[in-house]
Amino acid sequence: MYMQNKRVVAIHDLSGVGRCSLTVIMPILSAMGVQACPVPTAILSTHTGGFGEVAFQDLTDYLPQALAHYQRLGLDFSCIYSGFLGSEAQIDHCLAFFKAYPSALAVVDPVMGDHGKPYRTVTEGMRRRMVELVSIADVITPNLTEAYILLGEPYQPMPLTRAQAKSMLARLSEKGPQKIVITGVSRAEGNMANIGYDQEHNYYWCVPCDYVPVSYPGTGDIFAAVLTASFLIGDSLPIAMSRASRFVEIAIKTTFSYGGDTRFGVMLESAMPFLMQREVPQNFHLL
Ligand code: PXL
Repeated sequence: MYMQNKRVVAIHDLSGVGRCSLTVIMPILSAMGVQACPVPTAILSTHTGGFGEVAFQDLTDYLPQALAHYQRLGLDFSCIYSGFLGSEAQIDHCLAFFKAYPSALAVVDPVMGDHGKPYRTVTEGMRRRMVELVSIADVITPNLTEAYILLGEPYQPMPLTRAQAKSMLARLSEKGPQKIVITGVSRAEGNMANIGYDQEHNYYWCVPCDYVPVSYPGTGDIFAAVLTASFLIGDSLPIAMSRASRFVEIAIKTTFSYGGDTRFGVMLESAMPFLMQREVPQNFHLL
């Protein structure tokens, strides 16, 4: 019998240095037993978070060509997974990918900002298009900044009460996706958490995480990649959230323990063995 690992179209940029986007997503998907089929949106020498002027090659026009080829081949995919996108045209090409494979799991990581601020590249037009992309997604993984941007509301630095957190998840799910995970939420109860909502079962979930006083690029990409692969190997939402949170925590703590320049991201290579253990983390509770 011919066994085929599940195939994921991963539509992200390829940044050579700094451990984000495809350079972390591809090894994570592979380690978890799913096949990454990258569709790079651009090639950069480094990510854009602090290395000065980057070498940059835009690949926007490549996206529809790759889709057309896959359609000619009659290839099937289990999942389409998009992340950081640089223009409205790129978002439109992603929409075409999602529409071409309606039965594939549609994962949108709406990468648009962090720490209360949108990235420089994000225009009002892109925000509206990103809401459109979110509306056809099954799963979305905004951080708190992106959740506010998607809702069109000003960022609130205050910790969220349980009721506010649930309301935010519910309002995001009204935009279309069945599963919402918001990362990096500071809670009025005093801890940090990743929170989630499963519209189908109407359950709200919370995975508490330790606060570490540094921030590394790429951790949102790592979280979303583990979450995506977890769904494809059959995990429930809270188990997928626990697995992704635990892996990010291991990667951050390992890296922090050595100190050093945060621009290079987390020590993914040292944390990888966790992904191959297939333990079933249970660090979740109802929100
Ligand atoms: O991790 C998000 C991301 C992805 N791709 C590029 C980035 C960033 C964040 O800064 O610069 C090129």
